[in-house]
Amino acid sequence: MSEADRLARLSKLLKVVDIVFEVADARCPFTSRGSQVKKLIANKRALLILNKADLADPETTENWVKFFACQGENALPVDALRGKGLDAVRESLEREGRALAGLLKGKGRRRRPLRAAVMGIPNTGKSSILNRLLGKCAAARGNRPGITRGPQWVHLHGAISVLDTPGLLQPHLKEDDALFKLALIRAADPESYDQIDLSERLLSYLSVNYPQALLKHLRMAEAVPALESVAREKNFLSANGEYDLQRAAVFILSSYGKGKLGRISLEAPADFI
Ligand SMILES: Nc1nc2c(ncn2[C@@H]2O[C@H](COP(=O)(O)OP(=O)(O)OP(=O)(O)O)[C@@H](O)[C@H]2O)c(=O)[nH]1
Ligand SMILES: [Mg+2]
Repeated sequence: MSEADRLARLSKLLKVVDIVFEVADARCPFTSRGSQVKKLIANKRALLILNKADLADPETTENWVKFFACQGENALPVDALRGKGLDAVRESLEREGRALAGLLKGKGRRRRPLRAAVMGIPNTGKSSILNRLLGKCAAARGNRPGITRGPQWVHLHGAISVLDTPGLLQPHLKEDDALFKLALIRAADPESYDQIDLSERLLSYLSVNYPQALLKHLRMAEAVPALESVAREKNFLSANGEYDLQRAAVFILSSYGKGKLGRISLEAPADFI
């Protein structure tokens, strides 16, 4: 199915949806709100979920919640791995369900389940949120983009159905800084980027914004090591006896992805004002 057909199919499905949960990554809530998703949900009731809040700097996430509130948007920080923050999502689903029931009753129409949808760019945790809400693994998930291949209805209980959707990433992304962040959060396939370049950019970002991260969490001897120092400290050697920078790069990137460098946000509201 072509990209255009996929979007047309989603757009058609969205017509019957009452509310959309737009899932962004709490580490970069601005950059991880895709323009395709925005366009598709422009006329829908929507609520913003800042998922993976466990990996983001809590103070920055708080600032993001205030930033979105100033723009009239309700943003809910969530940690779908541990189920934190999902009560607020459940409450809003139930509130929407009651509002729908009242509306249908007022029009003399038969009651029907509330239809919600989770949408967002790839790998933000849409399926994980659904599974958590459901209390079981109904939707496939995994730590790379493109796990959910097509839209899939999941019935939470009699009164609520939720549509899981594949991650949508606008093609031809050009902005270098955005690509750097999207590769780090694995919304864009990190394999298609130069891992050494990516990890060096991360190290340089850390040196400015979180200078203690490597000392504290990886027990590195230097606060701002070059990739070669990482390889030396970890004893990553290639076959010819040189330091294995590729392995050091993958190590730094995967440590970041797993939260092993601490809770690190990639952008703050002040960057966009
Ligand atoms: N640390 C952390 N990891 C999470 C959280 N939510 C999901 N993950 C992990 O993120 C990865 C992606 O989760 P999915 O639920 O498959 O994401 P998705 O948005 O459905 O991805 P696509 O269907 O590929 O677009 C998995 O490895 C999850 O375990 C979270 O709140 N915190
Ligand atoms: Mg999915």
